[in-house]
Amino acid sequence: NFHPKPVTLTECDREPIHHISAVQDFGALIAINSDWVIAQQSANCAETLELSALPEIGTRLADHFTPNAIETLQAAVSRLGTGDMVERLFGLRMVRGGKLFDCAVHVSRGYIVIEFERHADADYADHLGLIGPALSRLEPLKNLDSLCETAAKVVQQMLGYDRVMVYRFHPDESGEVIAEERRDDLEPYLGLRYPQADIPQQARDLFRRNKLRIIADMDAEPVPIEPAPSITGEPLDLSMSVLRSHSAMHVQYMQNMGVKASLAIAIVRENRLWGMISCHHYEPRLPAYSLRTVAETFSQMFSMMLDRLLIDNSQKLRARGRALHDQLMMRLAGGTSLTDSLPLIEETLDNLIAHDGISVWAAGGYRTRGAAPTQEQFAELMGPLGQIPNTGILATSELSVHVPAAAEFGDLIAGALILPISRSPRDYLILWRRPQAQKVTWAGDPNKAIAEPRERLQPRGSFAAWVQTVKAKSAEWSEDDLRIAEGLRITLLEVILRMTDEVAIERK
Ligand code: BLA
Repeated sequence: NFHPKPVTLTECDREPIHHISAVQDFGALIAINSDWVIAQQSANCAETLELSALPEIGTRLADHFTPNAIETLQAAVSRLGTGDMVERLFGLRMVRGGKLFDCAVHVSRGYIVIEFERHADADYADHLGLIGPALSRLEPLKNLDSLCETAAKVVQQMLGYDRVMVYRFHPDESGEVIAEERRDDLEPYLGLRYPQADIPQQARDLFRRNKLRIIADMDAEPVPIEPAPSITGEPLDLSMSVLRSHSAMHVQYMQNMGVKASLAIAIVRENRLWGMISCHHYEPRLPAYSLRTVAETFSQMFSMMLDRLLIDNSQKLRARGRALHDQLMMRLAGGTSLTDSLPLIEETLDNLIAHDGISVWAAGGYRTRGAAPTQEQFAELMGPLGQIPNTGILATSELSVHVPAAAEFGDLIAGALILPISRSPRDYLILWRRPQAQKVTWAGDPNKAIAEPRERLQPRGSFAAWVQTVKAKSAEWSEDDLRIAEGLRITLLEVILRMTDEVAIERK
């Protein structure tokens, strides 16, 4: 697998968003040490809990909270395992005679962090009832598009945002809106691509761990956490916080898009960000914590169904790969040489991996079908191609980036899937793809996000669709293409081994 990925750390990637020392104003935060003594708190604690004064730093939490609240919180803390765990408590009365709160409790570098927001008494139980029917709607779906479209619909109905998108990351970490449910009067974002820089690296890492991020009101003033930094000199690590205030950069970005409230849920597959469900609202919006929890659970189930579907698909593909293997073995058993078998190989591959041409270089002979370089042109590539590791395949939509000599026939061929099928001297099977004028519809000119040297990187101001035509590139090879190619390579290696064995036996 071969994806050239520019590794450029920008100022955006370095912003310490987990050390922001502020929360959003729809809740409050108290951090206590292991003795349950208050170490830090958000400035709105008294107001949120309806206390006459802010609890003093250094006092025991039990001096302010009811014994029952303390007991419930202690039980929650004891349930926390290691790793990024957060316990939730719904409808807890924290101070005597006070209102009910929904709480999130987690441990952050030795501190117990308690976050709380007002409990939505009335419809709390109804939220639970949403999950079963929502999952039933996903259950029968057998393809990726309908799964994602239905997920967008369900989340829109569940949370009521103006726009709900399923967004999928590409191998280059740009992303694309692949499903959308929106208010009728809004312009569609479906199909738009967003550059990698819109979600900096540390935000991706954090998003993968803390899967639901909400901004209830882009215009609200962040509430500071005091004292910041704490006695240790470090700001409180808010990585797993629910209320963490957002980077001003990101808020600016959302405001540029016209969005007043957002909610994003990460879709994680094999420990990597596969995509997200992104919700935009054009007014401030705060779904109850219980409802957010239901949406998060739904998304986790959606991720699992997606995973199952993708595994199913690749199993089907593997079965076809095996069929191809058997077919080839049978036909090649007659002893036809690899170069003479090219029509047969091409025929079997035809509906498995889309391609415009094919070449075989084996035992000093060169054969082609369809769009392929001439033997002289191919000879120029041999040196550089020899550097591909023996165990690997080179898949590229732009061969000339890896092998400059390929530019010579760039008008005819742009992409190549190269399978080394022996040790040295190397034999190869290559599938070729023609260049295509690829259209990528970016949400705004992505180059505007690239900073001048030393200038601070700014979020883009315009999201007007910007169509870029990428020349000299073929369609990208998919994961499935690579998987089949890998199977084919192993089959061919086997065939070649057997043939050399037979030759050796005949010679004896
Ligand atoms: C965070 N940017 C994010 C997140 C998303 C996006 C989903 C994380 C989730 C969240 O906190 O909401 C981007 N949201 C999108 C995109 C769509 C969407 C692409 O709905 C498409 C539909 N952003 C920039 C630039 C910078 C930047 C140039 O464009 C850097 C200066 C920063 N984005 C940025 C930061 C965060 C972020 C710092 C983390 C915000 C935080 O958690 O504090």
